[in-house]
Order: sequence, then C-alpha cells, then structure tokens
Amino acid sequence: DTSDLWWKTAVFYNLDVKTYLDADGDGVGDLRGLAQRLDHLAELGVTCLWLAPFYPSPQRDNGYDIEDYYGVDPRYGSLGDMVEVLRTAHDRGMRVIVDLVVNHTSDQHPWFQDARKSPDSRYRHFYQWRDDKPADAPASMFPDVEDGVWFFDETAGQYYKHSFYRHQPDLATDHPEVREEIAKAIGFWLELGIDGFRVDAVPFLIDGDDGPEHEFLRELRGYVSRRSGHAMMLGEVNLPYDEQMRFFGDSDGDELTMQFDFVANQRLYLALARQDAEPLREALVSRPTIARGNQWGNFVRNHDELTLDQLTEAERDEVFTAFAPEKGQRIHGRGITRRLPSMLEGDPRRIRMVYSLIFSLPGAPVLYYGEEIGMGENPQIEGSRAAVRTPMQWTDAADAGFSGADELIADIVPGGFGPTHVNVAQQRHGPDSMLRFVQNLVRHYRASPEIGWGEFGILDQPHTCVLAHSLTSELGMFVAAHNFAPDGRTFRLEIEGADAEGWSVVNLLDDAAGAEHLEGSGFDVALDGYG
Ligand code: TEU
Repeated sequence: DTSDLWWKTAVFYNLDVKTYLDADGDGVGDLRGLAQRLDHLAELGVTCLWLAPFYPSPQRDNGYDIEDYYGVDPRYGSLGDMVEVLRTAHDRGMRVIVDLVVNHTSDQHPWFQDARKSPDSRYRHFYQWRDDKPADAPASMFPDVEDGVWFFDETAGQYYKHSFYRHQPDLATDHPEVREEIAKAIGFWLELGIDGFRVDAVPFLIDGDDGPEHEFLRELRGYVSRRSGHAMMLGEVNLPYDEQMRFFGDSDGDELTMQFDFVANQRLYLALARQDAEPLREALVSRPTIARGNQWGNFVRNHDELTLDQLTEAERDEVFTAFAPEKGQRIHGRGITRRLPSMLEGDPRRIRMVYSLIFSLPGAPVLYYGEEIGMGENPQIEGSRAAVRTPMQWTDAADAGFSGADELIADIVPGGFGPTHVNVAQQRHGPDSMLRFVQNLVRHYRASPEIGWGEFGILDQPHTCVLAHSLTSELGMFVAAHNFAPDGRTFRLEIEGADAEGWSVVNLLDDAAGAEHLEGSGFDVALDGYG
C-alpha cells in the first residue's frame, strides 16, 4: 500500500506565521490569521504546509533560535490556536510539518542559561565546551558577522561551539540526555497531531561520518515512524549529492525521509544564467537513486536565498553577472548572497517556465509563500535575508491587506513588486494570472503521480537549451520539455512504447489544460522562447 507514503506526491508550501496574516491587528502575523487563509492554500492545491519556527524565541535568527521547544511564541497566539490550525488544515486535506531546530538552542534557553553558570550545572554537558579554541575549527557560516564557531563565554569561563550565530550554542547531540530531550520534543508535537518535521541544518546536527552519529538520525526517524505511521522528516542537507546520500540512511532509506535538492536548485540558476539546460541536465543525470520510500524536494526559492555553494567560483560569477551583479551582495568565499538574483524581474515567460519545470521534475515541489503570485524581495533591504521575509501580499492596500496596524513586523515591499502590482485579490480573478498558472501546475502535478513515483529519463533532442524528460511508471508516462533560451525551438521527440495500450503521455507545455494521448511513438514539439 503506497498511500502511507504521501510525501512522494505532495505539494509543500513553506510559510512563516509572523508574516502571513495578522488577525488581531498588532502588526505581527499570527495563527488565527493563518487559520483564515487555509482556504487560499487549499484552493491553490497545496497538500502539506511547512511552518517556519513559531516557538518562543528572542528572534535573533528569525525564530531559528529557540528558547522553549514546547510552546508557541505568545505574539503568534497560543498552543490552542496551533491545534486549531492543525484541525482546520487536516479538515481541508492538508498536512502540516514543523521546523525541528535541534543543532542549537538560543542562548536564552534555560538549559544554556543554567549551563553557563557552573561546570557543575546539570545542563553543562548539554553544550560543547573547551578551555582552548580548537585550532582546526571550521569557518563560520556567517563570515560577515562571526569570525569563527567558538566563542568565549565570560560567565562560563570556557569557549562554546556555535555553528551559526554566537547566540545559538550547539547542543551536544552525542549525549544520551540531549537525545532524550530531543525525542521528547518530537513526541510532543507528534502527539499534537503534526505530520512531520523539516529538520534544520542536518549536517551540523550529525557532523560525523561514523555509525553512532547516524544511529541518532536513524533512531529519530524510527521514533517518528513508530509514533505516527505516516509522519516524515524532510531534511536540510546542503551538500553535494555523494555526501548528502548518507543522510537518507541504508538501502531502505531509514534516516531522512526527504531531502531538498540544493544541487539542482543551484544548477537551475546556472542554467538560467547560461540560457542552456546542460548544467541542470548534468545534475539530474548524476542525481543518486533513492529508496522507494524516500523523495527529493524541488524548489526555486527559500527563506535563506541564495546559496550557490555547490557551484564553482567561476560558475557563481556567471550567475552573478547574469542576474544584475549590483543587486546581489555576495559574501566572499562561500558563494552566499543575501539577495535574490533578479530572476523574477526578468522575462515573465522565464518565470513561468521555471515553475512549470519545478512541477515536472522527479520529486515533490516545495513552494515558498508568495511564489504563487510572483512576489519579489524588498530592494531596500541590503545584505540581509530579511529582504525575502516580507509580509504576504493579499490586497493592493498599503499594508498589503496583511495587518491594519501602523507598525508592521516587516516592511512592505516598495515599487514594482509591491502590493499594488502583485497581490492575491487581483490575481484570483485574473484568468492569465501567475496564481492561476501555479494553481494549474499544482493540479497537473497532483493528477500525474508519475512525477513523484516514476523512473526518470532524458529524452533525445538536438537543442542543448532544451531539457526534455520523461517519468515512467506502471501508470503511464509523463513527458515535459522546457526551453532555457529566449527564442523558440522545434524538434521531434521519439518515445519508445508510447503507443502501447494503456499508456498516456502528458505534455505539460503544449496544453496547460489537459493530458494528450499519443497516436504513434513520437510527436513534434514547438517551444516558444522560455517555453
Ligand atoms: O540554515 C542552515 C544552513 O545549513 C545554511 O546552509 C543556510 O542555507 C545558510 O544560512 C544560507 O544563508 C538553517 C536555516 O535555514 C537558516 O535560516 C538558519 O539561520 C540556520 O539554519 C541556523 O538555524
């Protein structure tokens, strides 16, 4: 029975409660606001929400700095409001996963507050302490604000490890008591009815190659699956394919259920920069085979954009040059920019082509809120991920219909991507809107289980700017072709077995409204520029 493996064909949607909808008018989005917008999400066709961290937090890393694993930040509402969101989402047929951030806590977490006070604290060993700064320490993820990953704590009289900001001390996840606490927190949210976790920063959490480290991930997954037959773990593993594979576990895939495909994401940007499908084709061909119960998560944007660290230095330069270099602030050495290269500001045909592609690649699509209407970043925010964490744009009102308050948790995007030009209300009624387009893609994806389950193959055709591929399962064959060049291309696709009894070929591009049943074993394709 495959119905338990719902993530194989899910449509994920990531949102942050704080910037989605503010129901009580205090300027901060909240759970009651989210509950009111579940119909928007159901109408879009989303099948699983991923909620960014909503836990009590000093908010020095957008909630990825947690001070209580068992609560809801009071600014977003109560635990009761969370249960109501879960109940309503489930009632609409949508699942909900939540962020699991256990590589580190906030330095305000009571464990750390107690731990730093004395070497005898019962929480001292929850964190990683050294008398001297290790000489072989890795570089910081945030070289613009941190000069390393060890910080001397005056109160403790020792250095502690922080893989991210210094206010995020790393937990000692090899310690049984810490593991027990993590299992408890997981159990708590599962008991409340959530359907799984987006696991933050997995390679930092499991930073050894060896068995015992991975045993922990295996235990967590075992526990999640046991507690709730259908729950899953979607891990953030931003590494090359060969290194990321081990986080799926053994040949049965007994560690992470799903992983984001950062390689394909970054290669997609390179392909767009070159107007050539080859970089993405190479990635997809080299993508490792995963177990039947595992899945890849395909995405265009996320809350951290944009990391290009799986590209070479020269390739990164190409991406920066192609997408308005003056706009991308680049943090040297790691290929990280805190600003989205202006892909969205480019040819609107290209944007649609990219989303059509994402909904046709083997795996499950993961949307970031606002992508369904083509929201952009805030051009006034320089060098900060806050540029892509702006309020959801519901109407053309000055506050985007987000709140009604005078002061908002995040600034509304000014200019051409602001609410007067880009908003849900307008697009709901526009037959040719981005919202309708994405809704159609979601419908196609959900009607084509071959995409989540099928065997991937590249289809032969003469243009390197075109990616033509197929996904084949016992249900039939799905065929898609996408053109990375601004001018049109024509070719013929020969598809073996396509005329056999019971096979259907779905051509997403020719006819966005329906499946096409082939007569014969090939068909002529004419793609527009960025078609
Ligand atoms: O990011 C962890 C991570 O591994 C980075 O590669 C991330 O892609 C980088 O920050 C790019 O800007 C996660 C969260 O996604 C991020 O928002 C948090 O800041 C970080 O963990 C610490 O919790």
